[in-house]
Amino acid sequence: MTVHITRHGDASDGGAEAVGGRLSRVDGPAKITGAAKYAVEQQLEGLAYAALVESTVAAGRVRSIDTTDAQAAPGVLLVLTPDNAMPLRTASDWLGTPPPDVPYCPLARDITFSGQHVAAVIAETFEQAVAAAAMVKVTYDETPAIVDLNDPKAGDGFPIEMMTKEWGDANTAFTSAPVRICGAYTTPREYQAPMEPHGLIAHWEGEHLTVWEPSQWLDGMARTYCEWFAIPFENVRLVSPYIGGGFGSKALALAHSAVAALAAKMLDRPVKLVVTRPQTFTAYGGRASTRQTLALGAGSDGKLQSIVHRGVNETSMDGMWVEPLGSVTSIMYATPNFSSRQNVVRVNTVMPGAMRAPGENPSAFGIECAIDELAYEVGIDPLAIRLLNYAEEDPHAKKPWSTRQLREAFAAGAERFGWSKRDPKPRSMRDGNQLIGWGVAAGTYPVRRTYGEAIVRILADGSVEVESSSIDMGQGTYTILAQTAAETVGVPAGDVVVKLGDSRFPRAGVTGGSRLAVVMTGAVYKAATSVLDQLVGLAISDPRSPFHALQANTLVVADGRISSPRGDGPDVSIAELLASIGRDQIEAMGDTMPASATAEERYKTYTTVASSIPHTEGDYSRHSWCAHFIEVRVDEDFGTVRVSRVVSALDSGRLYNPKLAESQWKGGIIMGIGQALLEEGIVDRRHGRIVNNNLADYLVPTNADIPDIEVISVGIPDLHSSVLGGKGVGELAIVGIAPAIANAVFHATGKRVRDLPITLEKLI
Ligand code: MCN
Ligand code: MOS
Repeated sequence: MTVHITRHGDASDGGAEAVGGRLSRVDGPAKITGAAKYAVEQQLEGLAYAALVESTVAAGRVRSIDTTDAQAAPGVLLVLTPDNAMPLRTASDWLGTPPPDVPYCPLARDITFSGQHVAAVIAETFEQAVAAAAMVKVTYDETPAIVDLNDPKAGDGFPIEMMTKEWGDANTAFTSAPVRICGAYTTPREYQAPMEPHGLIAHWEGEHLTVWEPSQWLDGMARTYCEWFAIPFENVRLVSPYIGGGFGSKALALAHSAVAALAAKMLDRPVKLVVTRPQTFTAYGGRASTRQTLALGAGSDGKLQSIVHRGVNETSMDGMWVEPLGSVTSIMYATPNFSSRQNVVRVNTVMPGAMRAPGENPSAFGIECAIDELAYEVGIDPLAIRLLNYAEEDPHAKKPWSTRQLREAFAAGAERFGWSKRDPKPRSMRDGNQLIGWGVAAGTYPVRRTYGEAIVRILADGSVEVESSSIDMGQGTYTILAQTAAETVGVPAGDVVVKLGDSRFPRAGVTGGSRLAVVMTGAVYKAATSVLDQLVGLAISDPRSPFHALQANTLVVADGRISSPRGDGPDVSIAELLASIGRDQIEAMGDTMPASATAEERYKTYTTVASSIPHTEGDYSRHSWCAHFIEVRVDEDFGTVRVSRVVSALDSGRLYNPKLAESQWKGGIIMGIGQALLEEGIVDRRHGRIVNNNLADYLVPTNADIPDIEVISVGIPDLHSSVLGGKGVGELAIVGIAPAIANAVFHATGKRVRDLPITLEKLI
């Protein structure tokens, strides 16, 4: 039997609760009243507390660890060192590459960075653990460290061939171009600085491990734990109901996670370990520092003839982090000749990691400053030069864009900002001793896609439950999945309960690369459609149903009620229908993987990043786009820079919830302002330590740093990108903010700062 379903309308007639509506965050009340229980807030019987001891040198070897005093300190249960730690197995990386069959110890003897975990103390109370950790005496044989990318010992590193992107003959075309500009652009170490620090509670029951830990990837982290302890995947349960921000840093189980889990096993007690704020700078990596050179060759009209791009990023001594610096360079503008290559340099740091728009973010800083420099060189407007070199198709993949509303973004942003009133001359606009500058830059982020699963269940009382092991770290997953299920089934959003953040629920891949909304709305839509199919099917076919005699092949489900389309039959609530047919629930699984996928393929898909679908798969190149227009005020005497106005126009396709998307975009813009003006991990050149490892010295923007921000959506539904027409939102808006500010600062002052952050000493 085919059942035709009349769906509840969309935002145009469904109000805030439908997909596309401005529903407020459904998790909001729990968060602001304190009812939301974060992972490490669980109260467990017999909980013990762990504190880490970290290396004070950046390179060398641990000579000795004296634990005598620590062991005798009050409340101490265990002082863990490499000598007594239970050996673990090495786990595979996030691609699932089979690991070497060697033991793994999360406490190091060979030191490759300052802040590496060398020992840990577990005690009855947190205070006792911290006090005893300070009594552990470690001595080192220190060797010279390469402290960062600028260390003379660092060298040029080694090439990453897969990052090479080339067409035409870029060097020759650059040499013969009538106009040539060349610049070096650098970005420092930057940190995700989430409000909630990393931590976990590990609890063993026999061979079963439960971990409460903030996580952007429950299934991936569960895999790491099961591999470390050589237990079946099913024996590990990860729980992460709420997350106080991640920004890329909470996707992996890290060394401190292993410390807590193995201590819990050795003590047979639940163990809680939360890193201190200073440890958030070394327990995992922030954004790698980068250096790029850009050589642009153009005609005297400003039309690009060649781009030659070279990039370098730092990585750790024993890990490989590649920050794809050519990602925006290779697609933003049309050029007949192009060359981008990248090296990676090993330095004594914790392995850098993902931070909001890894790759695209520093990449845009290079190309979007360079194109601005070219505009001044040829004497045309910075917005006009971007339109002149507009890429009508993906210049690298040589495929049409799925959708690219960038021209519309430039137009809408410029109009709203008043760009046409700009005097092009640097230092031409002022307000008293404030030099005023207006800058523009574009940004982009690829549409990353994977697969996802979700269960949608209609309960006896007519309410709807959604379950998925995906997560919400503040982006709005709870809310948009409630909207998707509400609209698809036909119930008020208030009757939908979304349960996330438990690895017992249907699987989901990593929440990274701004893909979760697209992936999970797809899975929930699929599950909700099939549960609705079942509901209507039962209503029509079950002899006990009030609709049985109606001989209808379609029914309307809306606002939690079922009726016939002509309004001539019964009109009952979902709860009444379920009662009449004797069902206490119906449920369906939505799975976006091909039905033919094997169990092994599914495991790999959800526990590694190996099976992401390329954004250039098939006939199209899929990306989100944006254009930022920024006003800065630079104090002429002091060189202080303040951002006084931001207008951004963004194309993320169809928005599932404009209120939340706007909030995401504003968050990205605020983070970009911090990157442009404030954020820099400062490395002590003698010991290779991050000196400003706290939020008093590592500056992130506060409300006083942030002006009015206006965001304008210029997206149109993109059905090549997703079932519901949306593209990525979460990372897009940070891309292009720092160059827009650097360009505005140049316009204000005539001074080109190519090294982030733009601090006053660089302007005087
Ligand atoms: N959305 C929408 N319409 C779309 C797509 C998304 O309305 N077409 C809205 C939804 O509210 C959705 C949100 O935007 O929940 C983000 O969706 P998406 O772009 O798919 O990003 P993810 O859900 O995958 O979130 C991850 C992304 C990343 S990779 C980083 S880094 C980041 C970000 O989200 N970290 C964040 N935003 C963050 N926001 C908060 N508060 N905290 C973080 O740590
Ligand atoms: Mo986001 S940096 O991809 O978690």
